[in-house]
Formats: sequence, C-alpha cells, structure tokens
Amino acid sequence: MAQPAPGLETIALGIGTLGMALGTLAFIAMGAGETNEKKQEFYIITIFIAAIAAVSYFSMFMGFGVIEVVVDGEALVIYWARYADWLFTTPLLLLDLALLAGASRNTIATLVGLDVAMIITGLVGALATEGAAMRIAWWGISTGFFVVLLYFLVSTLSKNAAQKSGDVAALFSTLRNLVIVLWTAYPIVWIIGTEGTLGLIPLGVETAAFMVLDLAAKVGFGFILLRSRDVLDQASAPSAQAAD
Ligand SMILES: *C/C=C(C)/C=C/C=C(C)/C=C/C1=C(C)CCCC1(C)C
Repeated sequence: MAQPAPGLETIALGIGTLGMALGTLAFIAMGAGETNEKKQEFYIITIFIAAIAAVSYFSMFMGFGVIEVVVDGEALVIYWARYADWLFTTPLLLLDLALLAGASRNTIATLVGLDVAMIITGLVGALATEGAAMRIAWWGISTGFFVVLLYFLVSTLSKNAAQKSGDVAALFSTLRNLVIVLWTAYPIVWIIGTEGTLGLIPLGVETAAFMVLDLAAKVGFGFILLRSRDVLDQASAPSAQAAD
C-alpha cells in the first residue's frame, strides 16, 4: 500500500480537493432555482464534473489510487485515480460543449468514443511495464485519438455552433478554445513527467501542474459556461434544433 505522498504532492492534492469541492458547491448554488429543464442539464453535468474530481482528488490526497509500476528496473509512482476521474469528467465536459453547440447524437457519440479511447489508452500507457518504449507508444496512440477529437471540435462541432445565435456561438468559441489549449497541455505534462519515464519534471511538480490544469479545465470552464445565464437561455430555446 502506498503511503500518502509528502510535500508538494500533498499540498497540490489538497488544493485540488478544496478547489473542486468549492466549485461543486458554487455550481449547485448557481443552479438552485433553475426551472428550465434544458438549462438544468448544463448545471447537472457541470456539478457532476466538479464533484467527481473532488472525490478523486480527495482519494489521492488520502494516499489511495496510487501504485508503483516498475519499468526498466525503476519504480514509478503512478496516480491511476486520475484516469478514473477523467474517464467520466472529460466526456461530461464534451457533453456540455456539444449541448451548447446543439450537436446531434451521432456527433456526441463520436466525441465521447474518441475521448474514452484516449483516456483508456493513456491509462494503459501509464501502467505498462514492458519498458519505456512501450509506454511512449501507448502515449502516441492516445495522442492520435486526441488529435482526431480536436479535429471534430474545430470542424463538426464548430459548424453546429455557428448555426446558433451570435452569443451562443461566441460562448462556444471561448470554451472550445479553452479546451484546446488546456487539454493539449495534458499529454505534454504526461510525457515530461513520471509517466513518460523521461523524468524531466519531478512528481510533485507534475501533480501541481495537473492540479492547475484540472481546476482551470473543470471549475474555470464551469464558471464561464454557467455564469452566462441568458446565453444558456438562447442555447436551450425550443427553436434550437439538433444539427446533423
Ligand atoms: C478535467 C480533466 C481533463 C480535462 C483531462 C484531460 C486529459 C487529457 C486531454 C489527456 C490526454 C492524454 C493524452 C492525449 C496522451 C496520453 C496521456 C493522457 C491521458 C494524459
């Protein structure tokens, strides 16, 4: 059993837990009293994103969800709990974006499928013991899914959003760009961190980097989305149809 990580890791995981918990409470408060069912969807999804991450961070803070993987004779400390979190929270983030854009079910299924494939292959890479080359190969496969996912965000989903009102399209662009920039940092932190075996940054720095990214990509994203009440009104107006 791994012990709770000391130092920077513990601090980063503690801040992550607090930030996600406060984000959850803030989103619940923002959504309280919302009676429009379509708009409630955005609140429910975004509350769960922060809540799942809060639980995941708390588990890692308590020293759970972390294992040692021996690669080429060297022990790597891997937080697998992240992937359990991301497996649910990243599809939910994409669902928020897709609902905003008025995407069809097929587009949503494609995005979620690519995303789940990205997270699972990333997890395989994180746990692979065959050697550094094999881990980096899985990183490459995961990054391949990620690139296709980004393609769908800038093509199909952006086209859907362009058919919405100017305000909705503008909010979509802001959030989409935030996703592109923040999400791109994850594979970079992974490969230069413990998982990539290159060890360019120590585990504490990596944990802090993921914490800042997670807070921005979930709580930051959620605030930008949910504070725009009248834009959500327009996005969920009955006239808004699912585009193909
Ligand atoms: C709230 C959590 C978020 C937004 C997490 C996003 C995670 C990714 C975009 C992860 C991507 C990865 C690759 C593209 C390569 C392999 C390693 C991963 C899983 C870190």
